[in-house]
Amino acid sequence: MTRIVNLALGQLGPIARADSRAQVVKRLCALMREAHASGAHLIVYPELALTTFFPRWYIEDEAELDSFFEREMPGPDTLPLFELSRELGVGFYLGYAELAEEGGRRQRYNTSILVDRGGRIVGRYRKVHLPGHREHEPWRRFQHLEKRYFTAGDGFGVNEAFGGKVGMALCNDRRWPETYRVMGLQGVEMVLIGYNTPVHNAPAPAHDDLSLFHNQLSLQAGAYQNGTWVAGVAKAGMEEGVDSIGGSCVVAPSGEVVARCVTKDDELALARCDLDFCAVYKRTTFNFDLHRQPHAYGMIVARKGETLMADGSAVAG
Ligand code: CDT
Repeated sequence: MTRIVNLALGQLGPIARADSRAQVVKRLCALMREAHASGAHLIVYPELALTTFFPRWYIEDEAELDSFFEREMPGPDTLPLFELSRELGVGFYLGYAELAEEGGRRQRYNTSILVDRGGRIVGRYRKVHLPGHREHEPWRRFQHLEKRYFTAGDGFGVNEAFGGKVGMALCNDRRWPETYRVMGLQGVEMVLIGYNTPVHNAPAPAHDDLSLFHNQLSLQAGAYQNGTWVAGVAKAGMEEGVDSIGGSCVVAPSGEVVARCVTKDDELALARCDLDFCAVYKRTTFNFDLHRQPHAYGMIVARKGETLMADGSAVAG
């Protein structure tokens, strides 16, 4: 059995605050149609892909804040994307702001879903690494209030989908080796990541010139060190006065970039991903069973089905 995933990156250009969901979903559908015409099985969209990146504003009015969140998925505005997915046989990965009711309490998450080629949701992920700050910081050119607006998720899942093991992550997660390793320990073969990354980093402006480099560095390291495909997809360009990086790309398990977007607008890039290409890395240089030395790490990451012990070791069960 060949395990080829024809992967499309569905990079988005800016979304204005005034843009309706219907307008955005139309753009997502146009990219999906283009992906289908190119033979894609799966299209990856950015983080918070249905609205402008609202954590850049300090929003005190709860109703105004709620207007950026989805209460159901699919909802009336997003249903056309699911219908098109089913019609074309193209799966998708989509980031959005989720408003959930849990035990009578409202929770807000920075969420993504994985949808199979039949238009069915087969995985949901809630962002673990929430960057930025909690309180209004007027000294910044713009805010980054993810810590205020979202509750952190509590785990990284790997889903059996598209003929392999598919992992989900969002934006800041990609900078943390733990993200990839937790999924690598579950045998992940393709990690999907959407992002919104402003060029300007207020606490460390000297890093602004390195924003694109750090993006690619993180994606390439995560792929190589875990023998997995990695797809990173941006919402790019000048959005409500804030410039965000593009640089969407697909990285092979070798760590090589095999496809990339070249604009900061709505753009498709394609890669033919052979999931079996992961095995040679997982069997040799990154054979975890053979070469990892958890006893020496001080704190280790347990595999699924293992329990972490007080001494840092992991045991079955
Ligand atoms: N959306 C997101 O996670 N963006 C962050 C910006 C970090 S600066 C607060 C990122 O890591 O790209």
